Amino acid sequence: MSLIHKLSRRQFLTISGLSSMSFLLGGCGVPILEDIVGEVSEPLNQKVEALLFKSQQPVPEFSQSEIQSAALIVNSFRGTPVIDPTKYRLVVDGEVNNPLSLSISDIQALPMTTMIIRHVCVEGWAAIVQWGGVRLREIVALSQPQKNVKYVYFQSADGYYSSWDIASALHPQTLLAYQKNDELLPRDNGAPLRLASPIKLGYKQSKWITRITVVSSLFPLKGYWEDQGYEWFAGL
Ligand SMILES: Nc1nc2c(c(=O)[nH]1)N[C@H]1C(S)=C(S)[C@@H](COP(=O)(O)O)O[C@H]1N2
Ligand SMILES: [Mo]
Repeated sequence: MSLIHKLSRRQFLTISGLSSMSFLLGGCGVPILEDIVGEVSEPLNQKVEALLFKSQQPVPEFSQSEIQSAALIVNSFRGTPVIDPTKYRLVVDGEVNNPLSLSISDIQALPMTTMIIRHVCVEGWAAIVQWGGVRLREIVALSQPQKNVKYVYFQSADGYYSSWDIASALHPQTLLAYQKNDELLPRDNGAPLRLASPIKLGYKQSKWITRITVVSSLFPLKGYWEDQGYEWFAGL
């Protein structure tokens, strides 16, 4: 049902950067949901809380036989950046009570979700792809967002950046993916970590994500393509 219930105590403890671990453990040693959103932390905005803990409308998925394994065209504005996986960290910061710095193994210790969805690029192509990864909402919840957060920024190792509305970011089918079509995510497709979601156009699906910043208002810069006139919401 919710993020914390699905984490074993051991998995949970492997996540580095959780400064207030004792707050996150229930009386019996099992982390309980209330501990992450309850009295011990700043009260969450009711809207954010509702988004996090009520499932939003799921988009119907495709079947295994419909996967178009050759159809996903690599589309990168500046080529593929070199990332050392041993040094890689995903930073989660902004208006959060518990900023995070997660290694690849920290991220892979979280519950994995797979989905088969259509990727749609505005340049006129689409591909049905299976993605595997962690729900973005789980990572955002671990960071304990403060009240009034409304947007999420994504920074990438190639200099790409984008911003999303919080509701879309917390949608249960918005993943930080590290697998594509049942294999480790290829470098050209955004390894070690990229966005994948059936509710946004391709240019919102940032690859090579290094930093996630949760904020209450948008900065003047909204995204690499968005700042050149592409629609900001870009919903599907
Ligand atoms: N960091 C980064 N992310 C990016 C891009 C990019 O150039 N850099 N291109 C976007 C666009 S326009 C699309 S369609 C998809 C393409 O994903 P793919 O290369 O895995 O097919 O990545 C998106 N994410
Ligand atoms: Mo695209």
